[in-house]
Amino acid sequence: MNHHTVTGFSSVPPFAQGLVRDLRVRWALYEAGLSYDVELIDPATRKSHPYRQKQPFGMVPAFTARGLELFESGAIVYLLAEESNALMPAEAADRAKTLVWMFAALNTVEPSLDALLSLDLQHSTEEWAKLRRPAVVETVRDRLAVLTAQLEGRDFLLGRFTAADILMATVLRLIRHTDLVASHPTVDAYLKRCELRPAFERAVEEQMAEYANSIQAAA
Ligand SMILES: N[C@@H](CCC(=O)N[C@@H](CS)C(=O)NCC(=O)O)C(=O)O
Repeated sequence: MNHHTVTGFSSVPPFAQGLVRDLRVRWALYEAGLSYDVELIDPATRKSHPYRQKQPFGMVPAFTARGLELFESGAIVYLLAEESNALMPAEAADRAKTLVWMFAALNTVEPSLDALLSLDLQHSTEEWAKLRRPAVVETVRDRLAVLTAQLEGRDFLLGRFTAADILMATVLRLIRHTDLVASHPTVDAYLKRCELRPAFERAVEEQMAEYANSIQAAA
């Protein structure tokens, strides 16, 4: 029995596999050298009363740490980072910068990338989506240009790897169906650097294996 339990979905559509946000928590736990249990819920039951006790919005991830029930992937990753030098430096100014870039990933970069994912993979045949897309792509390009500047001369957002990179890399993966990251070579190299980390590889392989298992179990 581990001290940490991460809740994920037992199955998701192919376009979402490898993007579901419990990946952020699993990756952070592996970077911090912590083991955990996984609780898989059927997406059809996510809005049920019992699950909403854990995650009021009926989403994943939910997270249990030493009896504490938590939700919101960014908050969970930050709480883990507070206790692990592998995820956040000790010096106060660097801790503040880590928090700033975590919010930048979730609050400034994620909205337009998530919107593009939804337009392209869930609404592509709808007229309103076609009209909306160019403005969203323009915002995405702006965000990628700012990331290019921040990453100039740095391997990671703060120089060394931090929890902010877990959030930023998982956000960038949301538009893996486009060539927008590939057309920004500095950001592209950064994302590849993040995805080559053993903790990321382990987390994503584990998540994908669970989806594959659930398909086999249903067959
Ligand atoms: N802000 C939340 C968002 C969580 C979220 O969007 N989870 C998705 C899976 S990646 C979900 O559960 N979607 C199901 C739904 O929207 O009902 C977080 O970062 O934890």
